[in-house]
Amino acid sequence: MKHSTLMAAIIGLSLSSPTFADKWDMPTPYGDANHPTQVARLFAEEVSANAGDALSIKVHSGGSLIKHPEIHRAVKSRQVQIGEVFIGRLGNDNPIFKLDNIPFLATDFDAAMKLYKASKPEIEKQLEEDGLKLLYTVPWPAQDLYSNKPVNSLADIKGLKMRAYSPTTSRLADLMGTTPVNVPFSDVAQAFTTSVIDAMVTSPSTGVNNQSWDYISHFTTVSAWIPKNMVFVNKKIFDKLDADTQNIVMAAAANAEKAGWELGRKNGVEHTNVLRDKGMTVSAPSDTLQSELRAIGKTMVKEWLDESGETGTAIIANFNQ
Ligand code: PCA
Repeated sequence: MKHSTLMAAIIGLSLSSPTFADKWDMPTPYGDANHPTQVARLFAEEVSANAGDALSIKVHSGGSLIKHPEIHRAVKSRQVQIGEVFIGRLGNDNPIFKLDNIPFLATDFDAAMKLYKASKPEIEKQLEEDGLKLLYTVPWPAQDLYSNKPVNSLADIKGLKMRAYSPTTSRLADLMGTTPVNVPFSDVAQAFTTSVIDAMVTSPSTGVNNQSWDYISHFTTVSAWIPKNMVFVNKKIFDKLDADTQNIVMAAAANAEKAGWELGRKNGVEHTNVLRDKGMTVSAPSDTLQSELRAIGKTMVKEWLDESGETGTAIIANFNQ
């Protein structure tokens, strides 16, 4: 092919095929069976459908592109444009991220939304300091207790190895008289079957997605807190989009947040029923256990207020209004 013909062919090709001005890679920590990743896919589809040639987003689920502990840094450093993390994991970066895992503060969805609204400006501020912009959050169902024996009081789990997934849950395990062991979601089943852990506090969804009935017998609905995942974008990258595309991203984020909060609520009920149907012993906490756990919650709120100072005091006052 003559040089001029080749050039014409290349130019023709580039004119006829859609050219995306921007392609974003979006790593998510949890796999496709988890509702936060399902919401991420809806979000990406909505943006890609509405932004035409201006922007498309590709979701990489389950840590397939970037592992969970690296996602925050990867978006900060613009290795990827956008990403999702479990908020509580960042607890050591700033106390505002610890608040997301404090037990017995906001234990139902209405209270969790109130706490989210009270804490959102500070979450946004901390993300902004890292050059990030918050797009949306997705809550998990309330966190319940998985164990291999009935737990009527903390004495029943004293000395057990308890899964932790954030600095705050490590502290909780300490205060419960158990030993915290860090285990990522993807290793939960193996950690139980190899006795690396004996108990965990997480949502019924996570039990369902790990088929917990194969290796755990008891599920106590302590409803301790409602943690969230958050999705953020690198701010410089977002700012480079034209105004219309920015609006499309923000509208899709608002829809994702709405869908995510609805799913968290719905899955809490449905997945508890699945655990029961699969043969796990599902029970409400005894009065003793409840009051022991509530006392730990009080201690942890106090510790958090000491750590977070005036900012934290203002958030809790706003939440209690
Ligand atoms: N599941 C995730 C986070 C909170 C939840 O319910 C997990 O256990 O890793």
